[in-house]
Amino acid sequence: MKNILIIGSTGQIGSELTMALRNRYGASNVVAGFIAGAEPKGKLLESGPAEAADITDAAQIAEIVKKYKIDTIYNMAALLSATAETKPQLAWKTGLGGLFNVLEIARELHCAVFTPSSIGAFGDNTPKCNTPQDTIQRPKTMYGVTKVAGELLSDYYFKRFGVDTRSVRFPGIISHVAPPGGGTTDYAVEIYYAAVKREVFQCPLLAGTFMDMMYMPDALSAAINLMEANPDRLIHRNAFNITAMSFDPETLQSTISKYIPDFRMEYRLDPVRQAIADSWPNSLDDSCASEEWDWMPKYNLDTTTQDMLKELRKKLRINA
Ligand code: AKB
Repeated sequence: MKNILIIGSTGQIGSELTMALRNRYGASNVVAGFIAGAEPKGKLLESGPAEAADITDAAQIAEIVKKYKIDTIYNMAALLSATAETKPQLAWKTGLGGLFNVLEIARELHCAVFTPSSIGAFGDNTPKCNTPQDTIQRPKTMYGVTKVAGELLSDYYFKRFGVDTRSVRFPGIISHVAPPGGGTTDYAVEIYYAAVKREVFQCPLLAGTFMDMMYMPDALSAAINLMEANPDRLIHRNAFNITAMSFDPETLQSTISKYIPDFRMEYRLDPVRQAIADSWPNSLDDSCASEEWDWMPKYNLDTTTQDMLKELRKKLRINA
């Protein structure tokens, strides 16, 4: 990887991934692609090149790829699961139409492509616990449909045209820099903001709703390490199960309470998010990622919690 374009560089993962890639490959070699209304600001804008890169505009993306001699595209543009249910047409246009544009450009201009998939690529007839790498994938959400179709399309471009496509199935990502928006797992970020602000957290999911999660530093390593992995070792490509922890709202609340003993949570159910969460796995088997490219997360729930509380207090200027 020498010259990289990130499409969706101002999103929850994109914003931190852009900075991590700039640190690793040189700031001037990493272009932050953005859409109107989500322009980069601060360090993201100042530290390297930025270009308007609307994934639904193939000509615009191709122009950037030629201008910067891009060899690797991180395609981070997507509507998250709950939003995708309110705007299914836009979710398809961005998730699948956009991916098709990226893959065609990658085929013609010889780029490698990373496109995240998700635990949302599974459905309610998938084995729920220790979900295998290769298993039933019949999601009933538009987000899930775009993720499964995206996995298949990416594998097709690899097998048919030799495009170097790779992907992971991200679980819920916990981070303190850019907030997520419109996801089913967002509660696992929002709860930390409530905790440091000493607010009672209104939890949209029921106790006992287990899902896989991961702290952002591990998510960034996963995306970068997979793209750097020796292709001869990869049996799978699109997409690898990865996880770092699995918990439900009660477990998360009691972990935060170890550090903020009077922290309180109440349940205020969001039926849309609950139905989506109920159709997703409780926990994934990520052994193929470990075997094929040495995937190994560093953070568990306790170390994530300690770091999130510390970083959010700094960010929000709140004393412990
Ligand atoms: C969402 O909740 O939609 C995402 C995901 C798990 O893909 N965070």
